[in-house]
Amino acid sequence: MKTALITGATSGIGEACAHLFAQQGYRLILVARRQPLLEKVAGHLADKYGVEISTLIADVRNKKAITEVLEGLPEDWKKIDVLVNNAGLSRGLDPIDKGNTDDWDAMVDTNIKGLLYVTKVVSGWMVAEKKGHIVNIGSIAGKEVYPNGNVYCATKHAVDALNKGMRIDLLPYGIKVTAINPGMVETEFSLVRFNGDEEKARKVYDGLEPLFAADIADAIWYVVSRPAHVNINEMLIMPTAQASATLVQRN
Ligand code: NDP
Ligand code: 8X3
Repeated sequence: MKTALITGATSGIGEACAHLFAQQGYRLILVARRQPLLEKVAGHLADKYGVEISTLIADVRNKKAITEVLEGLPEDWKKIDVLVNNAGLSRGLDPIDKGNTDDWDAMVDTNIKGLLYVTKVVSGWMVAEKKGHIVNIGSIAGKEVYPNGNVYCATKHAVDALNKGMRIDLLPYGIKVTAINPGMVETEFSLVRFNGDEEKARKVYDGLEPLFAADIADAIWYVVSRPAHVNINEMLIMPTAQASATLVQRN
């Protein structure tokens, strides 16, 4: 039986990914902060697919808490085949001189430091087993910088660099490392970016067909299901209606 650990599994890409991995018979470790929602997702998947699921309620920004919950897993749950570093967010869309420093902290602490805290523990287990696959959810924002995207783009450029660094460091152990870099995906992402402003969030996807979380889960499954000797280093996935970070075709 294979085991996948997915961070940010209460909504969007992480939830869709949990669904697809459960469908494929994986045992799951799901991480997020919203306890009732995470338990609802886990309960639904356990009922539907009959797989074992462990839920870890934790904030990946909290080094001590996330390290302790991971280290507290039973030994046989520490043999992780796939880690999906997905938990992340964008907060605000402001020029650099007007940015909110709390928003900057949230993005840097979650998208970079949180990803690192989880990776430190789980990659240690993978090194001991000499196998595993780490899938980092980056973004088109890790490949391009767009107006007012400053800090979010910087965090996703960091994920791009870490994805490459992890692959180099983990090469001797046969551990695969892949970045999945999506363009616009309709999830809770824009609602979080605009602090719950539904009108602003809806406008992001007005007049075009964005990607959906299931499209990204599908790509993650593709990279994870390649033969043992094949690693997909990175994948950049856009809606057909999007050509670059800033160029979209609206009806
Ligand atoms: P959602 O807002 O729908 O999901 C984000 C998930 O991350 C939630 O499950 C949330 O759970 C979790 N999360 C956020 N902060 C923390 C934290 N501090 N600790 C633990 N979990 C956390 O957004 P998406 O599904 O769209 O985003 C997933 C990833 O995809 C992110 O890294 C994002 O940057 C990236 N991405 C998104 C794109 C898009 O257009 N949507 C495009 C490119 C990349 P909870 O609140 O319960 O903790
Ligand atoms: C999310 C996509 O274009 O808003 O990473 O940065 S974008």
